[in-house]
Amino acid sequence: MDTNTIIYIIAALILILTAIIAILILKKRSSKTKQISTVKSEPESLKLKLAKTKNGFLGKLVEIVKLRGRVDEDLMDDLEEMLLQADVGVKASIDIIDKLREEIRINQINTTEEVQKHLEEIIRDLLLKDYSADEDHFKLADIKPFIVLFTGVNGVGKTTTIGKLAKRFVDQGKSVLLIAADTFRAAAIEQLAIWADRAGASIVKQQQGSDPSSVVYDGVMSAVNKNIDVVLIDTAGRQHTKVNLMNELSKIERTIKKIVPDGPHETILVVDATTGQNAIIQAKTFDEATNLSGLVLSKLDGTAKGGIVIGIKHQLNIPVKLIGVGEAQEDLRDFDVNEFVDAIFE
Ligand SMILES: Nc1nc2c(ncn2[C@@H]2O[C@H](COP(=O)(O)OP(=O)(O)OP(=O)(O)O)[C@@H](O)[C@H]2O)c(=O)[nH]1
Ligand SMILES: [Mg+2]
Repeated sequence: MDTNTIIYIIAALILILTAIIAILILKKRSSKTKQISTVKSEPESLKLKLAKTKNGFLGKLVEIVKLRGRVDEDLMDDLEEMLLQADVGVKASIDIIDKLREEIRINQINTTEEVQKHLEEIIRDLLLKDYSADEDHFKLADIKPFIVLFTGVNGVGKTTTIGKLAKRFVDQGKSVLLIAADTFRAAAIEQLAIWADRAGASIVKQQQGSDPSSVVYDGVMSAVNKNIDVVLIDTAGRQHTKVNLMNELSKIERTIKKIVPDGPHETILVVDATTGQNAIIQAKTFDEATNLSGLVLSKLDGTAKGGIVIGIKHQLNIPVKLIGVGEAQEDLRDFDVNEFVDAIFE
């Protein structure tokens, strides 16, 4: 081998080595960026999540006040229309505007800014009436297993809510068991299994088509035997008008009671905020069949009609305990009146 060949070989080796080092550095960098991009972003503020509803209230309010500029009956009509469009409901809207008229008269209000302030306070008071953050929030009692039954019409967000809640309780160090009692819809069991896996919860399931009460029996038995903290039961979506399906719910309740006589400890109806006033009819019918302890109002992020919260409070005696503000695991919030009113008016 002459000197030239040796030099060539050394140069080639140096080149190869440099290339390898460069590749390694690039790889390390790209894995770093990957790591950063998968880090969960801070949960968005409620204000951002409720931006559409805020536009329906504050946005419209500002528009109306600008347009009218005077405190008169036309202003009252526009405000009532605004409430109706935000799905507050006819009865609640009329009551709110009547109250506003009265306050304008008593306090001799003559600026639109003051009208705006009073309207906000009337809505806040209505929502705060008989409201107890302690009782109206979704809280686990000192009971083991704490059993929660989820009901609702098709596609409202029952399974998603269960997935989100499972994560919340697992994060609190609780053992959580999900029961796949939606044995009707194809892929429902698999969907719940994915949520269980994501949250680190366990699941009890049978094959599609089995009797929902039989899965519930197995699940609750297993929870008792394994000393599980929280049991979340997913049921099939059902139209509130179908009597046999509503009876099936009562059967599920009776099955739970056979094993845990004071269960279920919460019976939650999930309603879709985008369905408007029909949500109130659903709540009334489900309440007759199962005696609801609370509501979850889902999909509040996707609608300008968040005023349904006000309609529900005005017409029903069932607290909204949780709100769904997105499809992700962290998109479930406790419903807090002041936070909600601030988010849509400030
Ligand atoms: N934007 C938004 N989407 C939601 C929310 N909750 C649920 N969804 C979506 O709504 C769709 C239906 O959700 P599911 O959880 O499957 O509803 P379900 O009530 O279990 O449906 P069935 O079992 O078929 O009756 C899914 O695409 C969810 O991602 C929410 O709070 N916000
Ligand atoms: Mg489901």
